[in-house]
Amino acid sequence: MRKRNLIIVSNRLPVTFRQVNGTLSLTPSSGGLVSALEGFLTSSKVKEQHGINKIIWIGSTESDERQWKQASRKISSHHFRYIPVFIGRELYDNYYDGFSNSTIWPLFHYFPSYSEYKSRDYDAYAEVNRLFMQAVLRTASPNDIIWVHDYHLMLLPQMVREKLPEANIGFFLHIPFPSYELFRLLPKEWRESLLRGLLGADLVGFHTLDYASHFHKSAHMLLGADEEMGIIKFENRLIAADVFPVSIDYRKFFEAFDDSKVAALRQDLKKQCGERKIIFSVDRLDYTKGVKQRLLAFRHFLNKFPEYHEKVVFLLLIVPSRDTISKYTESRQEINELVGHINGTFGNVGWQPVVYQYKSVDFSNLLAYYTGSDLALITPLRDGMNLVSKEFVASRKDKRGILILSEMTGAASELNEALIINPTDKEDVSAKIKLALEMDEAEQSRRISTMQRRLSDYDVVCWGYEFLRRLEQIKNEQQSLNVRVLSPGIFRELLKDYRNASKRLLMLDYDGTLVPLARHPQLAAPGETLFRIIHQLSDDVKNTVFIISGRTRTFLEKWFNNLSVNLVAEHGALLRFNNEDWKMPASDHKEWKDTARQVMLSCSRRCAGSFVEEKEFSLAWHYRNSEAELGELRSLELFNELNHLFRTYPVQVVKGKKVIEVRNMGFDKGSAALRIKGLDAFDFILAIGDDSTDEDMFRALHGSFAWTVKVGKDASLAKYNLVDSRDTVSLLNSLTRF
Ligand code: GDG
Repeated sequence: MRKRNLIIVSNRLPVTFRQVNGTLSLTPSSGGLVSALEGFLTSSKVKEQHGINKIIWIGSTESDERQWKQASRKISSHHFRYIPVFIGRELYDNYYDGFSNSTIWPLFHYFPSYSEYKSRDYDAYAEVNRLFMQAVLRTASPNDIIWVHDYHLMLLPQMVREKLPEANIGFFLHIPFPSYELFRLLPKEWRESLLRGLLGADLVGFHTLDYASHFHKSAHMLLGADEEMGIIKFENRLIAADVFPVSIDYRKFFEAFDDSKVAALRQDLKKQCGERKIIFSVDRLDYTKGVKQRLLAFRHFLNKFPEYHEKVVFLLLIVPSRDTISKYTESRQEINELVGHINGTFGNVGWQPVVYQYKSVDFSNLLAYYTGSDLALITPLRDGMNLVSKEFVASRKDKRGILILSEMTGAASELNEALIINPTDKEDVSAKIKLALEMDEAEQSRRISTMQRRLSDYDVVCWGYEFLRRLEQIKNEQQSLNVRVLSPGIFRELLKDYRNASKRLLMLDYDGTLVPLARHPQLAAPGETLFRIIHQLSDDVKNTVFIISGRTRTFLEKWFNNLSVNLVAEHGALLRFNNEDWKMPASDHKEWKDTARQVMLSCSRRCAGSFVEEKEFSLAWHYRNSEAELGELRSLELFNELNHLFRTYPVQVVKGKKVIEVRNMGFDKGSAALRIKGLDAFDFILAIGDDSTDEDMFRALHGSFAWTVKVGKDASLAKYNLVDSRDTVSLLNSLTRF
């Protein structure tokens, strides 16, 4: 394998600069993103597993160019090469404190009322994303892997894609992706640009299935992008949007239990707390972390269970973060007041119920807290994943300790043996604190061990590996689905195949393939030329011609009755071979039609120009004559409503070109193609179609020698593409010459 570089792009580089007495000091940054990435990137396996030469980390820095040069020797790391992005102070504030943390962060964490919508901030966000793009372009070679991280850089994948169309780009979102109802609160231009930005990647990763589904829905509702099995089709590209729950460096936390420094600090802690049980929590200062709710629940616990007075101590560690944003300073004030209130009410000379620290601590101290406490109380109101909970579990080599965890964290879906709580329910939280404090050791051990097994099986190296493997996979899938226009050379080969064959099968879709789409289905009549061509082709004894369409049998009979063509009507619900009687392979239950019709008619009333077409086995709602944007919006609503309505019913809702169709389950153009008698005996097969319903036909023929041709420039399972129906007619005309 040719070696390539892995380029990590995140808002900040993982080192923080401080100017102390004229000299620069450097400290590692803390926070979930850095913990996760460093855990993965510093593993010895990474380079070898992915054929990586160098790991390059691009990120902004608070230093200026001069300081950077001065300190660059100090920050060289044997793991990474750092590429700094320098951003002016004001621009950075508007991008970071502004759009990233006062618009996106609160909205994506379900605090919409905290979100501010300022054009100045959005413009700064776009500008900073452009600066990152320039840094990526200066650094990346075509074969490199570019892995962009988090909500600060959502426009970046698309910006890079425009300049490097073939680049390998992955994006991982470390925070939740909110439900469509929240995401749509963003002004139209912003929300569309953010989605387009993300869809510029080849792979978009989320922590949970919920976040991925929210993203699919927003991309569908706002950009009309279709998703199937985690793959989104958008503007001729395939993008995977998948789930990769971030993990931790399990062994590092597990082994730290026996580290001599950690053990000594743990002893100190236990000595200071005496017989008292220790409740511990650590978070960055953030209103999403539910610290206020945690303190309220602890106060409730002390009120309700006085027998625990003087028997517990709550170590509350808050790491300073974003304290230039007013919501954060307010949150800090609230914490101060509540801690003061609890200690003032319940404390005494010998007992301080809450020991509050507002600072960051080093790894050994953090591990002494994890391993020295009796229970970890983790209560975010919303958290993408929450690594603290996983780290606490991993560090308990002694198999002791209980985790109380909010159901609003991504981690809750993996750590099922924790005591799961709703952070706003102080009754529940205080009851669970009591339960935890009284839990016997065997039960603690059983719970911790089960969670530890899960974390060690899927650690942060697996997480990164799975992400990069999926990225490679989707690149391969893209290649096999690339648009391939039927060039003159290939066209000559097709003609040669046709000429040499003695038993040929032609399967032709009608609307959009043989004739252009008309304003109303009834107006799409075959012209004289087309009629002559079909006539000639079907008269040739070597040929078997099928018109394979979504049209009704009445329509097809009207135009093709006198020719020796075979007909497939209503996408395969009805078949007619050699002018015999119509056969009906599909079940003919139709009781769903009244309900579907009502829903479609109601949609038509709210979308001028649209209409309902009644067929025997299906109902179609057409919106090709409606105002484009309204039509798309209504079609998405209708599609979702019908899917929801018939979710347990044997009908399928299908989206075609400017049409939504409901039809009985169990047949499509693919199964119709496979029902053609003696399919194996043909030595030339040509299938042409333009719509998503024709993909079933292409799928059925995939891997065979058949010539499959898609009309239009969309990516398709067909081997080749033609531009429009005029090209189909000209291709068929050429066949009549042999
Ligand atoms: C974001 C998402 C997602 C904290 N204080 C100290 C310290 N830390 C380390 C912890 C842990 C990390 O910071 C915090 O990670 P979380 O996941 O809990 O939270 P966020 O910072 O909000 O992270 C989150 C994460 O990204 C990863 O995708 O899980 O949902 O919000 O690793 O150990 N480390 C040290 N001293 C401290 O004082 N040494």
